[in-house]
Amino acid sequence: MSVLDGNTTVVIVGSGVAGLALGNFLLHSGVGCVILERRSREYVEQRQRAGVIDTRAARMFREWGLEERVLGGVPFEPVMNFRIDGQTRPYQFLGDDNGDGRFCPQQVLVRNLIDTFVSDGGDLRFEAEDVALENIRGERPLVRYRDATGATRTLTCDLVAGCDGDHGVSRAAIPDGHLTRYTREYGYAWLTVLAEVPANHQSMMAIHSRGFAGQFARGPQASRFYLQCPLDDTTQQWSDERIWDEIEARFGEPVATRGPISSKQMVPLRSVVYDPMSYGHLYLLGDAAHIVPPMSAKGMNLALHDADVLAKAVVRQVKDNDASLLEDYSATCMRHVWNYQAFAAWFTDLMHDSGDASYRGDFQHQIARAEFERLYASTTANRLFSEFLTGLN
Ligand code: RFL
Repeated sequence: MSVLDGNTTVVIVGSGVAGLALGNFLLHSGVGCVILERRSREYVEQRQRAGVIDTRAARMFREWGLEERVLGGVPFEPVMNFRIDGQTRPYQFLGDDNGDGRFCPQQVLVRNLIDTFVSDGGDLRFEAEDVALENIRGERPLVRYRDATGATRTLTCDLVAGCDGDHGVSRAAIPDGHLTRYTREYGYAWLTVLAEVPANHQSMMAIHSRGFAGQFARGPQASRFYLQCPLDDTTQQWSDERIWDEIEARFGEPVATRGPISSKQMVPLRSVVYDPMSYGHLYLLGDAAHIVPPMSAKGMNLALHDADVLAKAVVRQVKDNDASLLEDYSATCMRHVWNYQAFAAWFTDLMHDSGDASYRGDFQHQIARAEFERLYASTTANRLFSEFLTGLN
């Protein structure tokens, strides 16, 4: 049985940070929308990932009047703690304007965005399976899905926001040949580990000849650790004991406690951009359109930027019958995306090439070390780095 649920202005596929931010901005502006999410609410609210909301993204929530309700965590301290060959070298940013960033686990933001959307009367449908997009170039796109009871439902809309990540259905609905895919593989992976270990600092990053290691606070009692490793490593090769031994070797000091490890995952580092970020009445946002290596801590922030740009464009279309911002959506986002892809590639190379020279050779190693020292020696280099960290350029 197929149920026509009716019409709305925007169907949003996916309730990650992009979809939820967009949904809240539209709801707040009186624009109708429905969010369809494949997973359950519990699953989405528990999914652990990013931790840094940059200054630009924090101010965006303030502009939309949602800062108090959605931003959790603690203010981002303008210090990065590097451990270089076992020595601590704190790095202080010099930017004048970096005050609003937050150290906030992604799932805290997601939970707050869901609570805000639902308590304000938003229509968010979890466990929506087999979402299919039809007629995305036509006058009224149609979105079909199967609800939690197994019934097939359909929605018509003015436009579809594809916020369903890298493996979603939205980008896959675009015919071959329309999108250009730009990609870069870095040649190594991160073993990412979530453990019950309190962190002394918001972040600690080790540069070492054995490879990069990082520790990032995820709330008062948990940390996420990262270890650079070869692309063909598997989590089975990394026992808990081996992980702790390697973290201690790269940091050159013992960890506070070898707490229980709750998850292990391999993430190959890569950069990807799909251009353009739209097709007919379908607009792609966040990881559905671009991936940055997690070293940059910009994936979630780019997703939030896309949501801001698309929400403003839709509001302009609906309120003023002016499609100009929607027509510019992809070009506007692309400028920002490529600027941050450039930053992400630079910072990822810098942090890895400075350590284990076996991946990219001794010449790159020496260059990376020189660039790293420049960050300390040059206030100009420091200010540019700060601008990127805050997301304000
Ligand atoms: P999300 O968050 O993946 O949400 C997509 C949503 O779509 C749903 N979905 C579907 N729904 C309906 N139908 C379908 N067919 C669907 N297919 C998928 C999914 O269930 C999900 O709910 O994408 P979005 O919103 O674009 O947000 C992107 C960010 O989540 C991502 O870029 C960041 O997590 C990247 N990232 C980091 N970003 C930062 O800004 N700072 C960080 O510190 C940071 N650390 C990280 C990260 C990503 C990591 N992983 C997972 C590689 C650390 C790690 C380990």
